[in-house]
Amino acid sequence: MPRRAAQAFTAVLLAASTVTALSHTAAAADSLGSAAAGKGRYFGTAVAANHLGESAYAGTLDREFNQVTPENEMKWDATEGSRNTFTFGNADQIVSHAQSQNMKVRGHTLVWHSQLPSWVSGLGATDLRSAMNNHITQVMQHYKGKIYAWDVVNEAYQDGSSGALRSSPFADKLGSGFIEEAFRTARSVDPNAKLCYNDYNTDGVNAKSNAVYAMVKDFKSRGVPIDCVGFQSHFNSASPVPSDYQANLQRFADLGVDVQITELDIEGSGTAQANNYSNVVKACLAVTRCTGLTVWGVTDKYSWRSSGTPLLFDSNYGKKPAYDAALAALGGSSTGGGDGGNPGGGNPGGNATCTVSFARTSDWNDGYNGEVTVKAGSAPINGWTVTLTFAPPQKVASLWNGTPSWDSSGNVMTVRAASYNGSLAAGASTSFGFTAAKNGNNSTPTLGACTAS
Ligand code: G2I
Repeated sequence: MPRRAAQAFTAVLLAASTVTALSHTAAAADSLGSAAAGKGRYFGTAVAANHLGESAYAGTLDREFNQVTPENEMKWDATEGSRNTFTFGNADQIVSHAQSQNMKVRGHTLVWHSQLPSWVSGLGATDLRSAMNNHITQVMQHYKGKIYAWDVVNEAYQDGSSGALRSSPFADKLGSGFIEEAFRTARSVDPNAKLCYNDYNTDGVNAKSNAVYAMVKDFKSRGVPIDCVGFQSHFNSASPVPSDYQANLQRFADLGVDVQITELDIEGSGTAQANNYSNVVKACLAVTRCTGLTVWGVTDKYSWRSSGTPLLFDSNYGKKPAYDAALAALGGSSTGGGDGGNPGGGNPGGNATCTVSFARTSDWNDGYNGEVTVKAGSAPINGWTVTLTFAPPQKVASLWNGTPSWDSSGNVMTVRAASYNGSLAAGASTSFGFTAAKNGNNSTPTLGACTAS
């Protein structure tokens, strides 16, 4: 090779090996919050004040999450049980805990038909309007500057095909304008908080989500202040993750609002649950304006539907396969900490399999880049190994997103997962790449089988 070309090739190799060195030392995010932060998102949980004194609860919360939503403590019955007497003690406890841990707080919720004290439902229209505006004002004022987003109005629409508002003291006595009024009042109290509409059964495209969509579109066109839409995402076999979940999030985002997964829980266990969690996380990551996810509780032990074991940590705070899948989907990797009997999580059944494919992604005179994609089989996996055999005198100059080793001939390269891409949910894939020097031989390496653990 002419000398200048040889120098240029050496420079490429040096630059490429710097990349290798970096990728080997970079620590993978090992918590949901830090992995989500790496993707510009938060990963949060609903929190109950009365569990904060339990060390495993608080420890798991603080280790894994960087956003909280008070599960019940900011609701109307908790904050204004009798008219114009406000109690914030339990909610304050959550907010100060969150602040001490640098977690965002979502305010939940200002105007909702449920957990509404009976004195509110008994009011006439004029009184109800001023009570609603006073409630929004007092609660938002108390937390001004401490809440990144408020669920201003929660669950205002009916289930089913009507697309109508649900019957509630607000809708029945104030008419559909109560939603707009609530948002306008909220903006006037804390102009820095994001103002969200939040609902369930709106996760896919259906009559209910169409009604919310029409409302948001109307609000945007008329300048009614709305910044975000929360999709609760309570899933089980009767209400599975919709196939158009991502598309639905995207159509709302396209209206010019942020979207969030606000109360995620998915009943089930094992691989099926892990896959569902993985899919939900990936859907959020695929939508630029999906700014974060919140699961509806830290542990199955205290879930509002505990018997459905819908969360990421089991009753002993062990990491479930769903945890590993969610973390892997966020690009993180489990350290195994806190796992009850299954360190590292995933695939306790020993049925780990994977498949591989190879693509030659670019070519030049003296070298080429190859990309190997590893795909988990029908069970989640914790690690993978792939072998490639090169035709001499080809040599691999650098490799990224994997850990290579060579046999004594120097022609057979075995690549194990890097520290951060070994855990894959069932059916999920990752890839590693390399640069090879042709050294006069242009053939493509032979790809061996994939072994999973
Ligand atoms: O129902 C699930 C969620 C649906 N979207 C709005 C959320 O705010 C809602 O959360 C749940 C809480 O997880 C439950 O913890 O809302 C329920 C009430 O609608 C909460 O349940 C209530 C019980 O019904 C009360 O008996 C209990 O006193 O929790 C209260 C506090 O533990």
